[in-house]
Amino acid sequence: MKKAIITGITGQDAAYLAELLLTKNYKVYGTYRRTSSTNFWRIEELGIQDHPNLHLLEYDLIDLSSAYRIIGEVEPDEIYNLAAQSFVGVSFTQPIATANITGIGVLNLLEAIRTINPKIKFYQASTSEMFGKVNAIPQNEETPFHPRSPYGVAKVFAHWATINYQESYNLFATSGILFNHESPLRGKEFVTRKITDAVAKIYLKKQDVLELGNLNAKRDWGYAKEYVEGMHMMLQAPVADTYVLATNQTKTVRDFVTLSFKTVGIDIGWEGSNESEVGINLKTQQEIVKVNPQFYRPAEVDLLIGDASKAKENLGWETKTTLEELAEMMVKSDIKRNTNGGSF
Ligand code: NDP
Ligand code: GDR
Repeated sequence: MKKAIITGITGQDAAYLAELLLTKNYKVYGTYRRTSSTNFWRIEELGIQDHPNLHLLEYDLIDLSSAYRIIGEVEPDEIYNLAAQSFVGVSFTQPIATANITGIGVLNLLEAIRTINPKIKFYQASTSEMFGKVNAIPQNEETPFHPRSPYGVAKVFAHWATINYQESYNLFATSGILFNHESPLRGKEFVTRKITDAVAKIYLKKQDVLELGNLNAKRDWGYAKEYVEGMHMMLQAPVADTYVLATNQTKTVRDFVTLSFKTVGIDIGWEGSNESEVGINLKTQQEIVKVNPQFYRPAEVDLLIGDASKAKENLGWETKTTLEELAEMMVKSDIKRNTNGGSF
């Protein structure tokens, strides 16, 4: 029976990956950091919290001693590092914490693997945010990085540390450069889930207006459950390598708002521009979307669109779910949660 450590089990991707590895008969060790209130709602929603092969371990990325402890105790075959301070917006207000967690935290793990057992396979959650201010469309494994946030900068450090440990010490250390991936388990601070939760509330007449920042940013959004399959495939490949996972489609935040309202039969029209832009319910003529500059970022990533042809060719990975299907799945799940009285 293979053993895998997945860091960040309270997060979106780790929950789906744990579910996947359990179906593949792994013993899964999911790590969480100590907080004053526990937040296992994602694994509970997937119904795996009491699975006999799922074990939960306390671990903080910035604590090197706990990296040694968990690796020594578990003796894993594979480690998937999915924990991070992952919210770009917060990285501007907490740049040093972000660098320590999202950057140095990865080095802690690599050092512990190198010294305890260099045969452990390692997956690092790299990101399209590393491309930042892009000068190539679409972006692939060869596209140069120009990060636009402290989060992106920390992820570039972690990405190169992973490659460096592979080249220097021959670790099986891989990086997946994943473009945005969403799901009903996405955190509400991220724009897609903020939108689908608001659409559900506006539909149910529990909210009047949705306030957003930059509506013009373009993202390549896929379905998270498919992306965690790619992570597993990367660690089963014959050699450690870097892979982009993406849909090769790009849409604006405005497009995603329009799509999401459409799933509940609300047609939206757009008026004004930039900070004064509003979205109008064409049937009632009510303003249901407004721009609030509070949600703008000091530096923005304007356009992301990924080319995942290397992953398709070498791993047989590709996306299946369309953005329309994803928006519908997320809105439906938020309607259900908001109807049942609570929404995480
Ligand atoms: P989430 O924000 O949902 O989850 C992040 C996880 O990291 C949470 O479990 C969080 O714990 C944990 N964490 C934060 N700080 C620490 C710390 N100091 N020590 C230990 N754990 C910590 O992220 P996703 O699941 O969306 O993303 C998974 C990974 O993939 C992240 O590294 C992210 O940066 C990266 N990524 C994500 C993409 C996406 O579109 N989703 C795209 C590309 C990369 P807590 O619940 O306590 O906060
Ligand atoms: P991103 O995701 O920064 O791409 O990082 P997010 O959903 O936060 O933002 C996407 C785009 O939407 C614009 N935007 C808003 N964003 C938020 N959160 N809230 C708003 O109100 C809002 N209005 C407009 C943003 O400016 C941005 O352009 C995500 C995270 O999962 C990272 O961890 C991951 O590495 C990348 O995706 C790939």
